[in-house]
Amino acid sequence: MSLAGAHQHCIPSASELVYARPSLRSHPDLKEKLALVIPTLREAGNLPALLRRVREALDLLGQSYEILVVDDDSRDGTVDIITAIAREDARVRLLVRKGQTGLSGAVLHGWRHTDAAILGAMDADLQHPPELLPELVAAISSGCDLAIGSRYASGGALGRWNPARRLLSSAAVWMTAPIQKPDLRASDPMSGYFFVRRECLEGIAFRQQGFKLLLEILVRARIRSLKEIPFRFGRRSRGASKANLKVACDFGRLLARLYRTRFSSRRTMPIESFVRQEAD
Ligand SMILES: Nc1nc2c(ncn2[C@@H]2O[C@H](COP(=O)(O)OP(=O)(O)OP(=O)(O)O)[C@@H](O)[C@H]2O)c(=O)[nH]1
Ligand SMILES: [Mg+2]
Repeated sequence: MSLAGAHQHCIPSASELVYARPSLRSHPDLKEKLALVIPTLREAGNLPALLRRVREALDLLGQSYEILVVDDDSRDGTVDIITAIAREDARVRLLVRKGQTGLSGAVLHGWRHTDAAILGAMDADLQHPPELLPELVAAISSGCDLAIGSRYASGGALGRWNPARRLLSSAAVWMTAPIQKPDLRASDPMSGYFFVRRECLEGIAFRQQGFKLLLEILVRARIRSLKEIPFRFGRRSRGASKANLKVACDFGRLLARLYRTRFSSRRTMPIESFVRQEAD
């Protein structure tokens, strides 16, 4: 996919330059390790094709990487499928959580189990085209702190959503406008397809529950630049959606909390690791 139409905020401002990182960023040819987390809940039917396409896309980068499948005890054959692939390719790893659920927590769990400098997340149901991976990683390698696969950036599309889902999604995006940083707004803050520099997250405790980790990162992490790369949200062909009423309620709770954080006078920043378990 071409970069045309990509929503860019990558040119550092004078104040950003003060915080410009030394070492790796001044040597853009030095390739950093990346880790892609794929959270799964009963997605066995999607995994063989997904893993094949993801590995093909990441191999194009000539960069050290690992793929962490974080499964919440699906018991649908996921373990057998990923174990077989991992036997042939040590860059593929499986982490199974027992007695826990939550998409955000699963992604954070994967990130906690890697030492990679570039951290990513994508859905397992092939709605996020793996062929976009090189462009997302290239955005980070060229200096952005955050690269987002965006359905709302010019050139992106929601796919075949019904009008009600479109309306709800647009309303949800609209509600995030006041809490996003004014000079760093993403058009698709609810995307589950993104990469971020690890150093931007360190020291921040994120919620383990819920679906919308990117929104929390946009509001709370130390992001200085971002780039949105448009894509068309695909159709789920196998397995069932996990987006339900609980997810919507959880989004409401997250939003309320982020509004409080953004507009409260006491802006305390937890000092523990970004993956610390945080009570809701
Ligand atoms: N580990 C883990 N993964 C989850 C959990 N909930 C959802 N996922 C995964 O998160 C990804 C996104 O979930 P989806 O159900 O596809 O949500 P969605 O894309 O918003 O909804 P659809 O468009 O209906 O598919 C998929 O890979 C799911 O398997 C969870 O509690 N734990
Ligand atoms: Mg999906």
